[in-house]
Parts: sequence; C-alpha cells; structure tokens
Amino acid sequence: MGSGLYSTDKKDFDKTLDLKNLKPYGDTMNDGKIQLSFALPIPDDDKGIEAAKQIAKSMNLNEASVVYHEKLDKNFTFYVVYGSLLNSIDYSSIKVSSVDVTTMSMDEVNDYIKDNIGRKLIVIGASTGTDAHTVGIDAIMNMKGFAGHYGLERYEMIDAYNLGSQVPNEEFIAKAVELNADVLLVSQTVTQKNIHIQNLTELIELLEAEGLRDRFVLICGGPRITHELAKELGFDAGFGPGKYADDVASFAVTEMVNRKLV
Ligand code: B12
Repeated sequence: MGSGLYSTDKKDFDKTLDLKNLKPYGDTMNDGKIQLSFALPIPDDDKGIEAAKQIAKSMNLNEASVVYHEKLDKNFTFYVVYGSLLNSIDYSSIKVSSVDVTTMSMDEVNDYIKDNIGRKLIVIGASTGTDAHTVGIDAIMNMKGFAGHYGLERYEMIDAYNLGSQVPNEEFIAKAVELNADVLLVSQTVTQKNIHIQNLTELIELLEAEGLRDRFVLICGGPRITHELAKELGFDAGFGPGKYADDVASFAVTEMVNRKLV
C-alpha cells in the first residue's frame, strides 16, 4: 500500500488508524501483535520458558506467550514468542533515501545504451573481502537471473564479469582497471562486527588513493545494504532484497549518462 492510500482514503480505511502512533497489526487495528524468535543460552525447560517471557516483557511486549520452543543443544534453546507491543512509532515523520530512477526492462536498458552510450558497457562484480556468499551477486549477474529477472550476463549491451567471492579489494580494483570497467558491483552479506562497513570503506579509500573513484559507477548490495548506507559510505547507490538486475542496470546506465561517463 502506498502512502497515497493513507493520505487520501485513511478515514474510509479505518477510523482508528493513527499514523503518528503506528503499531503492528495482528487481527485488529492497533493491537500491536508481533511474533519474534530468539535463542537463549539456557536449557529447554519450564524455567527457560519463563525466562523467554520475561525477555519479551523487557522488550515491552504485553501478554507474551511462548508459542514454540526447541532444544538446540544441552544449554541452548530456541523460542518463538507472541505478544502485544506497547510501543508505537510516528510513521508520518519517516524519511527514507531511495534510488530515484525508474526501472527499465532488459530490452529498454539495451536500447537506452545503444541510443545514449553507443557501445557495450563493462560491468564487474564480486563478493569482496572475506565474504564467501555468492548467491546475491549471482542473482544480479547470472545469465539465468533470479526470481524472473534475467541477470546482466544476458544483456546484449553489457559485458558482465562475475569474479565470485572472497575477492580482495586490491584485486577487484586491478581487474576493474585491466578490463576498463564502467560499473563496479560489490556484494556484502556478512555484517557481523560491521565487517561490511570496514570492507566497503576500504574499497572507497583505495579507489580514492589511486585517483580512480570518479572513473566508475560504484554500486553495492546485500541483505543489509540500504541506499542510505551506500551513499554514506561513498557509493553511488545501494540495493537490498527485492532488487534485481533490471533495477541495477537502470540506475547504472542513467548514472553514466548523467555523469557524462560515456
Ligand atoms: C547460503 C548461505 C551461506 C552459504 C553461502 C554459499 C554461497 N555460495 O553463497 C555458506 C554455507 C557458505 C555460508 C557461510 C557463512 N554464512 Co551464510 N548464509 C546463507 C543464507 C542461508 C542464504 C544467503 C543467500 O544466499 N540469500 C539469497 C540471496 C539471493 O539474497 P541476497 O544475498 O540478499 O541478495 C539479494 C539482495 O540483497 C541483492 N544483492 C545482493 N548482493 C548484491 C550486490 C549488488 C551489487 C547489488 C546491486 C544487489 C545485491 O540482490 C539479491 C536479489 O534481490 C543466509 C541466511 C538467509 N536465509 O538469508 C546465511 C547468512 C547470510 N550467513 C551468515 C553467516 C554468519 C555465515 C558464516 C559467517 C557462518 C560461519 N560462522 O561460518 C559463513 C560466512 C563465511 C564467509 N567467509 O563469508 C549469517 C550472516 C549474519 C550477519 N548479519 O552477518 C546469515 C544471515 C545466517 C544467520 N542468520 O546467521 N552461508
């Protein structure tokens, strides 16, 4: 549902909906019902169930009940808890930064490149640093694509090079220079101890040190990457779950033309 529905039809939708005090919806408006899961480093017994309820209460969950619990190991238990959240948030004050480009289809991107750039684009991608996850970058680049969206390898006007995972930043940059790449795609999945921030920052610093930053369209992505974070770190755009090759290609070609990198 877009915000348009709320602003124009709010009263018809539900008279008790208050966007300044937004709460999760379970089965009635403002009931605050949520379900959450977590593990505790304790045995799976009655005392553990009570501990899980108290944890939920400490998170401001009212009438919490443990709807599922399972022993993970002798001293570790997994819980699913259901309850009513007492907190609310002000939805009307939320501002987000998102990629402001209309997504074109694969054919439209190819035509756009022919009309505005007049040559094939060179795109390289990798999971960099210590990150071993490849499924995200493959989803964007692989010929077969992902969720019904063909990957960049299938684009007639794009030469796509997928370097795989655990590619050191130095190697990634060297390959980008060797191939005379236009667009660099970096995937980061692991975010433990903010390793993704460290790694993405290192890439920017290396590019800047070599005077190469402005030569490329620089895009990162991954399950916990937002456009806002990407911009903060010095990338041109960031894409997370629910984004596909066509979103990325549309941004990249538009950015190239806007920045006169053609
Ligand atoms: C498969 C998997 C693995 C496989 C990876 C195999 C492979 N070849 O990729 C293996 C078993 C190797 C693995 C290892 C590890 N994993 Co793992 N793994 C997963 C799992 C189950 C699925 C990830 C996945 O493939 N998602 C599907 C893809 C399509 O989604 P996606 O990456 O979000 O991609 C989309 C977008 O984000 C975006 N996108 C992604 N990249 C890019 C890049 C660009 C440029 C753009 C534009 C867009 C984009 O486009 C995609 C399509 O929409 C997740 C849990 C989960 N269910 O998500 C854990 C998970 C990611 N793994 C995790 C962990 C901790 C690890 C290990 C550290 C475990 C360990 N202790 O050894 C190691 C990491 C080792 C390392 N050095 O990196 C954690 C990460 C937690 C965190 N916040 O850091 C998760 C979340 C599991 C968990 N709940 O704990 N893992």
